Amino acid sequence: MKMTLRWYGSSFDTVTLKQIRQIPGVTGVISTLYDTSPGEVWSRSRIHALKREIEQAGLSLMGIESVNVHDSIKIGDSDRDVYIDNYIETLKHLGEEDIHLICYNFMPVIDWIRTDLQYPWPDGTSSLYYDRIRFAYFDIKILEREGAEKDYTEEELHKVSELDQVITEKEKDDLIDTIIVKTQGFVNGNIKEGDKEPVVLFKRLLTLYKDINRDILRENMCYFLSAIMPVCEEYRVNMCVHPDDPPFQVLGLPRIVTNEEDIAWFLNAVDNPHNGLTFCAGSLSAGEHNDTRELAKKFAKRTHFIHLRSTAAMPGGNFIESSHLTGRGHLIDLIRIFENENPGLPMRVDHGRMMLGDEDKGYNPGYSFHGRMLALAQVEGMMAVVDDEKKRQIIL
Ligand code: DNO
Repeated sequence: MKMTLRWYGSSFDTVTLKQIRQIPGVTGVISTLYDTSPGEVWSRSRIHALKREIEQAGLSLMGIESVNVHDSIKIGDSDRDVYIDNYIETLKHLGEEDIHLICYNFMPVIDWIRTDLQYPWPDGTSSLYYDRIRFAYFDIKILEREGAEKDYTEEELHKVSELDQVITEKEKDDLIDTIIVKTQGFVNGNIKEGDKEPVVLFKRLLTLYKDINRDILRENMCYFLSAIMPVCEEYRVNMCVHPDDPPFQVLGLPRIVTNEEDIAWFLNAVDNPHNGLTFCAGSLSAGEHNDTRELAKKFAKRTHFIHLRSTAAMPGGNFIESSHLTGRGHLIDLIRIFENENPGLPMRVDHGRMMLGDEDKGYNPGYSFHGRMLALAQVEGMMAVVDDEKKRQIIL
């Protein structure tokens, strides 16, 4: 696997290319133009400038994460073809700049969900965390989503009422900031840090999807992929969709990249090698229905990009981002499977802990420097073991 790190660009990341260059084994970054909005055409000159900046630092731009998909495409609105044409134009410009890997997602409204950005471990480090009751509280009491109660059990509703008795205004604001702004603002063009009335904005986005069910969302994804495949073929661009994070239904929204059946569906619906998967072990492992090893065996050949990260399931439907060496990600097995089935894919460790002063540096949530560097070192160790196993098999 090729080791990369995600970099948000000099205006949006306090991690510098110089720092990244010093991490053993890392030869490239995954980046994007963070100040673009979904649906906008990326000019070739801006892509070129980004690439040059990265190359001047001694690294290469190995792929884009993400070129975001406009909501009109996801809901199949009457103007979707305009946005698809714009997407095609962007892909063309990326291809012309010799960039052939595009990660995107097809999640409605919300890109990834955590309720705590600094959940403490006993050693003083912290991780990202999802607490089902706090999320239910956000859904029922803050958003006041119609019919939300029916998505939770009696016991969960009781816990939400108990939380309502003790939660402070500050905790409520933090929950809104975490779920709507902090985790979305820097990855999803729909919501930005500093937006006034984030709850109102968020509810408006939810309304966009009120008539969209799983089947319609699937059809719209298929329509989009079919339309962009010719340009992907022409420029050898690999599209790789990111699984829904977490991979289960939330807020009454349809989610269509959550499990084996979903993945098989979109790969078969547009059966073209350029239509592929970002194998995000962290997102997939957060669903107890998923076994990352089985999924990797099934879909390795159509995987173009890998996120190595792991989660541990906790009682009550909660999950924590665990060490890269433990949890339900089973990263060493994944490395074995991918290195046998589809060797040399670009990989990033995705999130890491906050540790050793990361918390004071203003890094984007999940994208600490020391924490990701530790994770990369652990992954590099696992890769060395797998490499050694492969060599021994050849010798024996
Ligand atoms: C979160 C990321 C996601 C991912 C997008 C891909 O940390 O894994 O934001 O980049 O969903 O489009």
